[in-house]
Amino acid sequence: MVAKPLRTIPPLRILTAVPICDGHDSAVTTINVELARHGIEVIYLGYHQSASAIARAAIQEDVNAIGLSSYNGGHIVFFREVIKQLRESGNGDIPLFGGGGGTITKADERVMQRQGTDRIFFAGTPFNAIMALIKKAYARVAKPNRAFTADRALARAITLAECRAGSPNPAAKRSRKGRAKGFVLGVAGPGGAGKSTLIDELTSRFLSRVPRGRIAILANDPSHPDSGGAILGDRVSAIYAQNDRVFFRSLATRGSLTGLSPAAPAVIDLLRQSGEFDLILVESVGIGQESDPFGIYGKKPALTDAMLFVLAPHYGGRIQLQKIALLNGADLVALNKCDHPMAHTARAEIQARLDQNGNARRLHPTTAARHYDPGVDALFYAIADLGNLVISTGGEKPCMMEVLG
Ligand code: B12
Ligand SMILES: Nc1nc2c(ncn2[C@@H]2O[C@H](COP(=O)(O)OP(=O)(O)OP(=O)(O)O)[C@@H](O)[C@H]2O)c(=O)[nH]1
Ligand SMILES: [Mg+2]
Repeated sequence: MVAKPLRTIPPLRILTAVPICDGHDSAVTTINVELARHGIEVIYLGYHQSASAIARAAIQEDVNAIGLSSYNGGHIVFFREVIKQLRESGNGDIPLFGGGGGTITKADERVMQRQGTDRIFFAGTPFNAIMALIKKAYARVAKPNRAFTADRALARAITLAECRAGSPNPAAKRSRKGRAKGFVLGVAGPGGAGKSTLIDELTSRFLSRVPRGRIAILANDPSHPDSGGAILGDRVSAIYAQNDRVFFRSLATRGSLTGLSPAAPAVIDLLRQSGEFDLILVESVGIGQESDPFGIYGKKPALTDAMLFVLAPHYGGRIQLQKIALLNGADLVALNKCDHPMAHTARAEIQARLDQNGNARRLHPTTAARHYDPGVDALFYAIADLGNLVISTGGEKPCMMEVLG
């Protein structure tokens, strides 16, 4: 069966970031909001980002373009380095543009364009003009591309799955014959509970305890119902994604109210079928009391092999806990932000709620904002147990640089 060609152009996906040794993030934050307001999906990487982190993220996210906001004066060298890394990895088709107020001159732009930068947006350019130009210059219908290899090939397959969400995907069916593997853990919980931060800390444990394995993270964030744009911000917390053994992909919900992108089932399938990953973590959007993003209570098999529910101490009170349906069926429950003064009471209340289920679930207290937190260690080992991950137990605490690779 041949897939039908797409008639509509899906939302643009733009990666934004601020280069290394630059903390000027207020301009890019404004630009991010404008992009989302104009129906664009923004994957924001954060400030003080290296050229390799930017190139890796652009490849895995299969973005339409990269937009850098640079005020540190090093733009000529830095933009050139990002382009070099994209070209050397066979991904030179990803365009790069940027801005930096008065710190980037017209003469600089000419040099940068000779090196491969598309364009610079100068001080005084109205936001609407910037947005109109971005939409005109970088909109595309994603097509399969046999020249893409490694992470970019997988990233493009995911883009195509996003474009075709809801309609049959013959490519995915064909790949079923492959060497499927990967334990899939859904991670859900209220907005801001620390899901992404916890996932990042779990990633660090994976990198140090599963020496040769690869981990995939699928981060779902909400599309804005008014504009259709989105700020896909989970990557900001992903320090350990700067390692070649991590594949990180952000997805917007594009109108789905399930807490996941409509493409999530197909994308999970692609990640499994790739045979690349030992562990696949799927983060839902911040969810409410009635949500069941991974379908653990549905008639069909659940989307994931197991589910981790993450709470922070500010959930309200006992009555709110009773209303959260996922606390009945979660395989693992973590109370994050245990550095908070309210955590002591929260711990007792949540454990009492779990005891009422009668299935001897133990609450995992974690402080994901702290490196080497023993609660995160214990949670990682519980996940490894559930997923039968082959882990190396001996050794020292991982050195940050080793883990980052
Ligand atoms: C705000 C600001 C700060 C704030 C930053 C707050 C923050 N969290 O971002 C604070 C006060 C903290 C700060 C600190 C510093 N700053 Co300062 N800062 C500025 C300032 C006043 C404005 C920059 C800004 O946000 N502009 C708002 C944006 C929206 O407008 P714009 O710059 O005109 O950009 C346009 C386009 O370029 C485009 N654009 C910009 N980025 C992007 C990205 C994309 C993707 C797109 C599409 C478009 C786009 O959008 C605008 C459209 O009109 C500039 C001076 C100036 N007036 O430009 C200095 C300036 C950038 N800072 C400067 C310096 C030196 C510093 C410090 C080193 C000072 C010090 N000695 O401590 C520190 C370094 C901080 C750090 N860690 O990096 C210098 C840089 C000089 C240089 N590189 O040659 C400047 C130029 C001031 C100056 N004249 O000396 N700074
Ligand atoms: N004090 C404290 N702050 C934390 C902890 N874990 C995460 N945070 C902070 O909480 C904020 C939200 O963290 P995220 O990891 O983005 O939360 P999230 O649940 O992924 O948020 P959404 O994806 O928007 O639902 C960030 O500012 C984190 O730095 C923790 O253990 N203690
Ligand atoms: Mg998150």
